[in-house]
Amino acid sequence: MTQRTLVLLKPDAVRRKLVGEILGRIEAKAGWTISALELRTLDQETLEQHYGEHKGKPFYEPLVAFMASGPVVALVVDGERVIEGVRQLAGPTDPIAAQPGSIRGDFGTIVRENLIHASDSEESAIRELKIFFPGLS
Ligand code: 3AN
Repeated sequence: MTQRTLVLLKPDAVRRKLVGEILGRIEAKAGWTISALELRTLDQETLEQHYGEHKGKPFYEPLVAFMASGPVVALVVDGERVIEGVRQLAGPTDPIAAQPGSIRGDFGTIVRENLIHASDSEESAIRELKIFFPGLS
């Protein structure tokens, strides 16, 4: 089942120069293709659209501030079961709970700065792709 997902390498990943390492893990998966990629600093409006479901939660404001604190790498990945697959590569939200071998498990320690975002369902992917790559067909 070919799918498309939205991935963000968060400002901590860019600052720590882990972009190549993380992209390498995505590229290494057979048959997956990076079909769009951009380094960009996210504005408040984009972040509000993206993280709207978390508005009002105690971690929302610091999360948005962190996500605007430097450039992210936004990318679109296409391939076999790529939505579930990138989530597996990333590991769970808490990097200490994440298995070593996963991106968060190998490189993260705190929940907010957990290196990578990946759409969690087909519906989220469609919604998020429209926010970040509205021109993509
Ligand atoms: P995931 O990215 O694993 O799908 P979400 O969508 O529940 O996680 O949360 C979005 C982002 O919000 C996380 N990647 C993390 O940076 C931050 N976050 C989530 N829960 C917390 C929390 N309890 N404390 C601080 N930051 C959080």
